[in-house]
Amino acid sequence: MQDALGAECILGSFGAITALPGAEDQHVHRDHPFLFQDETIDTAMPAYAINVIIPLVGMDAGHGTTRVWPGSHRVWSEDKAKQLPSEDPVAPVGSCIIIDYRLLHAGTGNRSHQVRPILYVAFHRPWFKDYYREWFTGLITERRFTRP
Ligand SMILES: O=C(O)CCC(=O)C(=O)O
Repeated sequence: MQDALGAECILGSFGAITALPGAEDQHVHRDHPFLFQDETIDTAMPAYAINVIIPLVGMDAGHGTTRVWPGSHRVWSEDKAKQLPSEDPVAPVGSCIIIDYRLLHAGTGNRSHQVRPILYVAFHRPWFKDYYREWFTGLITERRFTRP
């Protein structure tokens, strides 16, 4: 991780995501909007954050996996990036999938009768603060604690 993000990289966030049996394909997304909103800079710069996806059951065509579009972190237009060939990695327990925050990806549907939990662990360069994820997880927390 230090080779990719520098010796001062930090553990920025972690959490769990569960795809229930019957869950459909997730929307295709990047983990964060492009940082500088400048095509030249955002597609040329080295990684500023990396997500490590850790399967707690095997990720495959049955349970579903994290579909990735290799190279899409260097393509500004999401429509164009989606035209790149995608890959559905088979990731057994004990392995992990490592993706640049800019990479297009999407959890695929869970066609099995088992839940598919994954852990994610995000590492950052020390100057990056993931306000986007804080906003997102804040919404979940808020909803959980304000419901009657
Ligand atoms: O469920 C998955 O396989 C991936 C989920 C994910 O990457 C996300 O929610 O950002």
